[in-house]
Amino acid sequence: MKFNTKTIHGGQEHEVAYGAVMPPIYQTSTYAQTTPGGHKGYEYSRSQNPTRHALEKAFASIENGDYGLAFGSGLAAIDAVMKLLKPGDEVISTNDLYGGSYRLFTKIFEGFGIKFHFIGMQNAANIEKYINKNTKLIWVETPTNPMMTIIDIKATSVIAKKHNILLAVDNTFATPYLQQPLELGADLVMHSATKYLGGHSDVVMGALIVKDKSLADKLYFIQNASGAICGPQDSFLVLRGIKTLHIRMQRHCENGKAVALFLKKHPKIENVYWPGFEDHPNHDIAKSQMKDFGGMISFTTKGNNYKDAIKIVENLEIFTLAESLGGVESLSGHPASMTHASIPKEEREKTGVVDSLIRLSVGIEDIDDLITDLKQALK
Ligand code: P1T
Repeated sequence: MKFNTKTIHGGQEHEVAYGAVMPPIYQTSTYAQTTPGGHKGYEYSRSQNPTRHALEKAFASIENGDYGLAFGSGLAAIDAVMKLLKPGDEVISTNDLYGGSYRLFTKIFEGFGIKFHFIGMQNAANIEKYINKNTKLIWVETPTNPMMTIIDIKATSVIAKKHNILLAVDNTFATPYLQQPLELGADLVMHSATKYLGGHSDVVMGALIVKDKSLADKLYFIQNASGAICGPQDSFLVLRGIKTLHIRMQRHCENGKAVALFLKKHPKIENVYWPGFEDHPNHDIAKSQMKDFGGMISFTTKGNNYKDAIKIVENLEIFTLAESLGGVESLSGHPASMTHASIPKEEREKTGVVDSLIRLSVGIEDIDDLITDLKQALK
């Protein structure tokens, strides 16, 4: 099955009782047993639920994995990955990443004795400098949030395999439509399914996808033992969202490109961060590992003035000022005071998250309306 067919049919079967084409929302916490242990495969909805199960199979299918797991949020999914580790273990992570991931790593898991190295990974060889016998996990976001840096997944996986370290890729920004990390050698893919997979800004959810059975078993144990699952209604909504992922992503990419080109020519703009530009420092890697360049763009204004950035996001009308990304509607955000506020100023500024940085999640509206909105807000 090819990708576009998988988004609609991957891992799915018609429901047995009445032939319902969509899996029903099994809004139940528990399942009748005829005798202790005499059940039909489902005992209790923390452990498993048929609607969630249908979604988990779809996650596995679209990422070319064998096992999918759904969680109550993207951070709950990352939390489950970190629980594979023990005190004394070390993690190497991209230095530009979602502020909430950074907060989880530094404010929760450092307290449990796990050490994190936040480093630039644009040159994969840099990673080896930080590897020692305690290194257990490499955590990669690509494209990174919000600087749109691209990390070479294949080159990173060669290093990870050489040292027997788990490689996890947060594929939230790219989605499997653009990039399939398991095919490039990663062991684990993570998503904030809140974003493009759900696609309609109506659900908070996380996903993990792996190929290896023993890794899947460990993660399933954590999912059940810690209990950060998502409910059946949300599972249904994300399953529905995935069915249009390929056509939504196509339009996100088209609109993203048009917005990036508009911003690049605008006299009030200093830098535009979008991996589709030939002069983006990692453009060649983006071109080789991604199908297209996505709908996420960050930019700074000339003079790097905090007040200018705030005025622009306040002036935008079609781009709603809001946390999050990846929905059908265009959003704007000010990372320094919103999504990345939990990263200390001196840390975030090292990677370019300065006070005038604005992040856009370009939606699938008419492109003329989006450009008109940007023009008036910049004026
Ligand atoms: O919000 P949640 O579903 O828990 O997902 C966390 C997360 C993980 N990874 C990446 C790359 C993300 O962007 C996010 C969430 N990000 C936002 C809410 C945001 O506006 O950037």
